[in-house]
Amino acid sequence: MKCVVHAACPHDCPDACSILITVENGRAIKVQGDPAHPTTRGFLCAKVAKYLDRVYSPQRVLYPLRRIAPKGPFPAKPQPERDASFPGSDFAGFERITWDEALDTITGRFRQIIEAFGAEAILPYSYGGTLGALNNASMDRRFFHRLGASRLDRTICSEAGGEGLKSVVGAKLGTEPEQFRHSKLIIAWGANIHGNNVHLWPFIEEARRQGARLVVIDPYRTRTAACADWYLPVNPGTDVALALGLMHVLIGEKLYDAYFVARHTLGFEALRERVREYPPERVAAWTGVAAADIRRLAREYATVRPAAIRLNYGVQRGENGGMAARAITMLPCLTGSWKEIGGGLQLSTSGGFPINRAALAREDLGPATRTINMAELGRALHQALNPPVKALFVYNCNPAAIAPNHNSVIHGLLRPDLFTVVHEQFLTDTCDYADIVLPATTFFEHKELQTSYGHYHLQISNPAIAPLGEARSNVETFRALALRMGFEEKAFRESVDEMIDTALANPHPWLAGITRESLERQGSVRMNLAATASGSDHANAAFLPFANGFATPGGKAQLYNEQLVEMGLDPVAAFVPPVESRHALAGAAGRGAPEKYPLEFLPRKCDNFLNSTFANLPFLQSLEDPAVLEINRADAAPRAIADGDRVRVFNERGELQLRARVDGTVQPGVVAARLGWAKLSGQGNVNALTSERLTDLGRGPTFYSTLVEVEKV
Ligand SMILES: Nc1nc2c(c(=O)[nH]1)N[C@H]1C(S)=C(S)[C@@H](COP(=O)(O)OP(=O)(O)OC[C@H]3O[C@@H](n4cnc5c(=O)[nH]c(N)nc54)[C@H](O)[C@@H]3O)O[C@H]1N2
Ligand SMILES: Nc1nc2c(c(=O)[nH]1)N[C@H]1C(S)=C(S)[C@@H](COP(=O)(O)OP(=O)(O)OC[C@H]3O[C@@H](n4cnc5c(=O)[nH]c(N)nc54)[C@H](O)[C@@H]3O)O[C@H]1N2
Ligand code: SF4
Ligand SMILES: [Mo]
Repeated sequence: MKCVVHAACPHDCPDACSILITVENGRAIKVQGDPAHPTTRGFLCAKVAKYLDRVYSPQRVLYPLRRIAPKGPFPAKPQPERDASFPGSDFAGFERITWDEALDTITGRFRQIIEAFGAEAILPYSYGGTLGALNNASMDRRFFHRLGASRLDRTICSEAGGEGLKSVVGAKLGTEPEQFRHSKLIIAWGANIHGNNVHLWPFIEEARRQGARLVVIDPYRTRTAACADWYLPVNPGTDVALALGLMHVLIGEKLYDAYFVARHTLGFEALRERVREYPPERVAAWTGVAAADIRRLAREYATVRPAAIRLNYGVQRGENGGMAARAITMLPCLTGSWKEIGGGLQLSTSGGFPINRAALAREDLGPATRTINMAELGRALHQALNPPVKALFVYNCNPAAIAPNHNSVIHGLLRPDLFTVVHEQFLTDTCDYADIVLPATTFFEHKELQTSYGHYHLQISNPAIAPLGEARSNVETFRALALRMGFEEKAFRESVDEMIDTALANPHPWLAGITRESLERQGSVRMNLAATASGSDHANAAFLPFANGFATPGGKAQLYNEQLVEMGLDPVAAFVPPVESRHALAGAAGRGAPEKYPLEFLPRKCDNFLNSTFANLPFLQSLEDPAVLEINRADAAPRAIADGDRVRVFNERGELQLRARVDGTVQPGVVAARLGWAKLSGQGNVNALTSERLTDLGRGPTFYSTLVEVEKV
């Protein structure tokens, strides 16, 4: 018995690949990209191409587990001691329990905590393990809302940039990847396309075969930068200045589209005034990009048409990240390139899926409660909050690896009075601090509705195999918990198909004609973006994100935005150097020199892991070397550091020990290391160095505004 099942990759990646899984006698035997999909076109990244190794990994958590050792990392049992009949049994520090025992333990503790402290003492903590509409945010939200638990502000990834983008154009919409093939100039701005968004690359290649040029703006020489026609290394955290410098040239040399600006933007006069303060020479001193290059890039951007910007979230992981995304988003508003196929800008397409998320999450099931910012987890676990956080329920997330200020987070997770549950596929860093671990299905094992933040195709992901062991999906786990708590609302009995119907039953024109049945038939359907574009005066309007005007109240791009004033920010855009940035910058802002920690640290993602996911799999470990600190010769030499030396990277928050690589991937003053599972590298976690300081907009984390010093061990 052999069959092929259509699925969609739910990992936190803009591509949301369309996937075909071949199943024989109940076992998945092959995974491949679906060649029929218009964006992802039949190939997979290295991580998911070998996904069978992940699904059937001997490391999978397949049964509920209870802690029997003190909290903290526990040395894993050596291979020969593994009990093959119980794949979970090699997980020292835990014992296997039944689902009934696990559910009783959890609901029993929750009831005690609610009685003593109130339900707000319970904090759900989740992010991007799966972006499937149901398993990311449906039954879990219903459960915690009904419980009256604290809310979580999910800021860890994209809030700063999202807010910056929306402050100009009003919605998280952008150029469709398929349209990049029509571009003549492509700017990858803080966008590691080869590593993080690989399905855009073939469209860029297609454009280049027809003469397009690729410019990369990134402080790190990524694989994408290595392939570029023009690579511009930029100092971290200075993109606001660079964008304002480019606009200085565009406006000063009258290279902007005056008709588009007059008709489709607000606040141009204020912007014209503001950019006077950003002549290329001044901007060069901040950014490290030569004044001549700033002029040349502005001229090319305005005259080589159509020009598209692939902005990604790299620029907004610093203190002024919201303003950076805002300033960059203004560029196509000045040139009018939003109106051209192959023009515009993409940061995210997530706003293209108007599914009924409110009906999935059902806030109305419980009281309004306090909100805790996930980027301040360390603080939340230590602060004298009323009530204190007494229980943490982690799913879709590995905070012990990915949250900023790691040492503070770990200190909190070690609290003996904190009851921690983790729903997981693997024994992650966070599981080292769990009282109870619950086994989670992978996307091979559950049904899902899949949106995307990098294209406009909605998909159904079908289960290919039965859940392994006793694994349960997030939906079924929270359903079981709700029933065990005695919650009687119908919302907890809705089937997965009913929830998909609920999500699609939104009277929005982009969803017109899209039903569960049509998705099941076709697997993947492009959002009906033409529906609102029909009245537009542009040909091909269905392929332009803002064909009917911008998604702002007046339909115009807001080069001036009054709401920013209320937040204490500049209503146009202004470059405020990060507090944690090099002394050249700090000096310019008069903030004093950070002499003790003079190097800017980029704690980056791995090309072959996905945040911390995949970091435990041998076939991907063989492609990555996370225990490396990349450093420029100019910084290595005065510290007597040679290629291959062991180095200590440190600041007042923590330290890690890595092997130096002196190979030119970073410019002077910048060092870089990579995210993974802390317990595997044995040398610490890059987030031991990052802070809980928040971004200017969106209250996001500031991973890429981190100062460190490095010394030879
Ligand atoms: N292989 C792989 N793919 C992934 C992920 C992964 O971990 N691995 N993660 C996924 C997730 S969660 C996300 S959010 C997306 C996002 O993906 P991206 O937004 O692309 O995220 P980053 O890798 O953080 O940043 C992109 C680039 O920005 C650069 N950068 C850092 N600081 C600055 C700066 O100040 N200015 C400029 N111009 N550039 C800067 C970094 O060096 C990096 O090369 O990717 C997803 N895809
Ligand atoms: N230093 C540094 N820190 C960063 C970043 C960085 O670039 N540098 N990037 C930040 C960004 S952009 C993001 S988005 C966050 C990501 O932070 P997280 O969302 O925590 O991402 P992962 O580390 O990939 O962990 C996701 C976990 O979910 C599990 N999982 C997968 N599917 C399911 C499921 O169906 N159910 C359950 N219960 N679990 C599942 C996976 O096994 C995995 O362990 O990290 C942030 N942290
Ligand atoms: S991680 Fe991204 S590129 Fe890889 S299969 Fe999933 S969606 Fe596609
Ligand atoms: Mo992310």
